[in-house]
Amino acid sequence: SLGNVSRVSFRDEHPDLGDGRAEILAGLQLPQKSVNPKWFYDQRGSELFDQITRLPEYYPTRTESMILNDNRASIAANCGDNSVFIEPGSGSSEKVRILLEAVRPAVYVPVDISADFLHESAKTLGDEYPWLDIFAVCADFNAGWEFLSELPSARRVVFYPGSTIGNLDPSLAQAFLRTIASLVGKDGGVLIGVDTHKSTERLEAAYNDDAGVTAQFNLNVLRRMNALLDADFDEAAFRHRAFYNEDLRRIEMHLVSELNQQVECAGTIVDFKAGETIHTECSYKYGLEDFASLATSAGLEIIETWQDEEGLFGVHYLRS
Ligand code: AVJ
Repeated sequence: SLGNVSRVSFRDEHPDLGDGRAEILAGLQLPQKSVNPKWFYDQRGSELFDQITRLPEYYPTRTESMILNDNRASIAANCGDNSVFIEPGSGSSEKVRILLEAVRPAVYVPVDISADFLHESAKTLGDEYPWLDIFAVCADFNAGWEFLSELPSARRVVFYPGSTIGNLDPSLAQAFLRTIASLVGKDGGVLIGVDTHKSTERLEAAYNDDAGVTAQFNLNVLRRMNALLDADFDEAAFRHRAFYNEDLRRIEMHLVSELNQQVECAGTIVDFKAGETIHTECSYKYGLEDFASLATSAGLEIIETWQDEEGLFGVHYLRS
């Protein structure tokens, strides 16, 4: 019978990340060399990130999951049922499972740039939740949201867990929230997970784990650049460095050149002085007031915030 087969549909917008060559090379030619953290996530990078989420020092993932789990009912009360529940960058759709039974959306819309992975994840989710309609969209949500016109016209809630917004500089984070706000409209909402500003010691431990997984994750971007740029970065000639920039309230990750060296990238020579770095990631942290003013600047208001007892992490429900 078809009765317990969930309706899973799939739409491919054929997102074009570009081949990265020009973009990455331009970043390596800036006074402060830098590379966008989106390049971390090839197969190996995604596996390493997955390991990071289970490290004892890396509290965000397990803390957020606990917050979602402990507050399912009141989160659901805010989101309302029968919504179009949209998750940009859904990956394996792991966290939404915590909420689905409570939130009972009319349709769940996972959006991800990795087509095969999205397809598999959506099918698996559909098997686990036969009552759920799933409309999986392969798209770069930074490039546009045209696919929304295909969706049923119900209240929209955007689910953005994981403190992914922390990767964006505040002005870009503001612009992103503004886009989301206009997308969900006046009666929609945003459920977003944000890592909290806290002691430097605690934060730095989370990005300098004893097992060295975060170091491997960071160094993996050199392999990625070797593949994308026909470059000859030597992993042994760089080391991982992560520190909390207290003034800017962000973790900065860098790759530090161990020596004076020249690296050929896409036919161009890039010079490194010993100690010079490639800035690979920012991870902004927000106090409650910090995030409230970011939300306000994007035309949104915090309706409710859920936190763990230690206040390590926050989940916020926002509305226009
Ligand atoms: C996926 C961006 C939320 O900033 O904590 C983890 C990425 N980098 N360890 C974060 C990350 C190093 C992570 N985000």
